[in-house]
Amino acid sequence: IKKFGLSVLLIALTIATAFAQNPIIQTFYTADPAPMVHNGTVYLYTSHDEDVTIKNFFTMNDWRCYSSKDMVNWTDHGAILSYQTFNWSRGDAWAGQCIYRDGKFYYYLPVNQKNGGNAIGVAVSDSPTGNFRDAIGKPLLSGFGYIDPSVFIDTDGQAYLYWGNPELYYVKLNKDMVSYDQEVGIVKVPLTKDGFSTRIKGADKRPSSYEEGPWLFKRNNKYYLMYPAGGVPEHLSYSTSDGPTGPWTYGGVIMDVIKEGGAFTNHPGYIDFMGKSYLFYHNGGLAGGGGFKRSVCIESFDFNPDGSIPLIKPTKE
Ligand code: FUB
Repeated sequence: IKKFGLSVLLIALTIATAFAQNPIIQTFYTADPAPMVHNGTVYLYTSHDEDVTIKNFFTMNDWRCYSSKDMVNWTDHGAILSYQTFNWSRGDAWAGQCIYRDGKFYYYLPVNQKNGGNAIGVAVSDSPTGNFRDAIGKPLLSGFGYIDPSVFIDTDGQAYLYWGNPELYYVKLNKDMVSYDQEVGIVKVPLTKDGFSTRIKGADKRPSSYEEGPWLFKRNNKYYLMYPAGGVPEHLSYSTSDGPTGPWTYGGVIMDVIKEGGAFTNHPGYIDFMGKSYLFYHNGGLAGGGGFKRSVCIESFDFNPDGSIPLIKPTKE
């Protein structure tokens, strides 16, 4: 019995260790992590790079969900919705984010429309793992570069949706979470050189190098906007503000370009969970991985005493 107990313990430890390694998901190529803490559980929403790269570009049809109560062991909830959830979409299931409000989960997702062009849809569900359905039967927003929505609800209850590549936009969402304040409308954020990363590769003439993938959060009354920057390949940077809509002040690089694995994009997500801060990102680190076969990774980190974010090194642990 002693021997049996020891083997069980060894197997359990092996599984726990294996699941805590980066990339944390070893069974699918996953990208664009969007973590959400709800009722003591971390829900990790990801996009999904198809295992076969068909057109040497992003081949992405559905979104997956994983959950964990300890950041070590993860439960796979499978593909919880696809671009076909939006009957007006023809594909390109890129980076989204899910949030809870008043008993429902709202999942903001970028896709391409059947009649062409980028759009952001919103799906709604009673449970964090589905069933998600199209909340309004049409795009919430549509326009060139309308990708990578990031949703945030402030302590006063006002919700914001940021998105965009290469421009950055936001709207103030109404309380129903499926419409937005038409008086404020769609606001284009000035991507100034003082406000955003200026590390630019190549001949890009923009004043700053914000690229895409914004992630907005609040900590100790300071608002943080994380984002990939710098063109190809991307690094992760952040900016801060005293309010949710700026003006933004450049904060620094969070994660340098990841050389190993060949992923030229990166994409930040952030949570505080059980007293620790976590950066979620992706790389090309899984066997056979690369720019179109990416994998979600996690690093825990400590904010500096002044609230700034340190440079975080990608690890395999
Ligand atoms: O996954 C497709 C696109 O690549 C995302 O929308 C971007 O953020 C980048 O990660």
